[in-house]
Amino acid sequence: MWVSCNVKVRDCLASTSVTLKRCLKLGVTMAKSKFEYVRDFETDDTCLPHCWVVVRLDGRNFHRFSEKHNFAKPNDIRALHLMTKCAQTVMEELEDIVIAYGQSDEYSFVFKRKSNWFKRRASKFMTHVASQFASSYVFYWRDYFEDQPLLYPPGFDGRVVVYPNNQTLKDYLSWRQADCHINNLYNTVFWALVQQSGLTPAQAQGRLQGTLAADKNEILYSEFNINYNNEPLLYRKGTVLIWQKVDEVTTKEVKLPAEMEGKKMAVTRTRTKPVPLHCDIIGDAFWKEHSEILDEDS
Ligand code: DGT
Ligand code: MG
Ligand code: MG
Repeated sequence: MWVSCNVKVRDCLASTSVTLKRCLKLGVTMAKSKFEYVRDFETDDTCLPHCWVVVRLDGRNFHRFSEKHNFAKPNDIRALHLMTKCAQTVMEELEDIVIAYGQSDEYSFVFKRKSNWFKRRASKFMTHVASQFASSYVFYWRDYFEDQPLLYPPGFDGRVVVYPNNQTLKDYLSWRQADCHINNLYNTVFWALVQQSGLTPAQAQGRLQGTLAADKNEILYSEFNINYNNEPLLYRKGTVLIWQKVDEVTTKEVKLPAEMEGKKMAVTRTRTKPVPLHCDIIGDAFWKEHSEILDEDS
């Protein structure tokens, strides 16, 4: 009896859910293995309901990675565009991401407050984002670094933080954009001193010690004729990805009428895509213009 029942159970498990339901109707009891108890060791990592869930990724030891792969200093446009391509892929492949923000070797992804993707399990959010991003980085590498082979597999760490309301979420994103500004201003002066004035990195560091933003702007302007405000927005503000309607033009072969057969025609389709913007997200203007992002029911 025990043997035949077990065989049925095994057959049920191996079959489709329809057969499984039939087996259950027939009254076959599902035996639990004695090992099942180890499930209880799994901890609950459900993100608090109705909060914004943010996953932030950061390149692992990109100081070394950027050196080994000859990234331009302080900003490598290929590397920044590749990061954004990976982030767009994450938004398209995964569910419920409403906005993403990236700079340097990091990207933050914000999931809808009401998202119930994978029952809001933090580990699922984080691992799916990190693995999709990392595989995309390798997959699309050649499209951005044509002459630079990928020398070793890059990695990204991830963390999940939940923010309880719109203000804390906006402050989080402001913090990342302020970080972008502070680092970029520093790096722009630092590399100008090294590359154009011939200072050693240690000398440049010493020169900048204790300087304020105004001092750095002044050095850039007076010594290098660089107006920091004219530096590319991509470098100064980072990249925001939001969903926007985009017209896509494709060519299609025309079937009918007969006299037009074989001819190609341009067809315009409207699609919603993650579109990159390089704008300020610290002030209110961005959030007013894109009020749907924080709208709880959107
Ligand atoms: P981690 O994150 O603790 O594993 O260590 P790192 O080395 O990734 O440190 P992190 O994330 O604080 O700093 C990012 C590094 O990546 C930094 O050393 C500069 C480098 N990096 C990022 N983007 C660029 C770029 O466009 N050009 C160059 N030259 N370096 C970049
Ligand atoms: Mg890093
Ligand atoms: Mg970083």
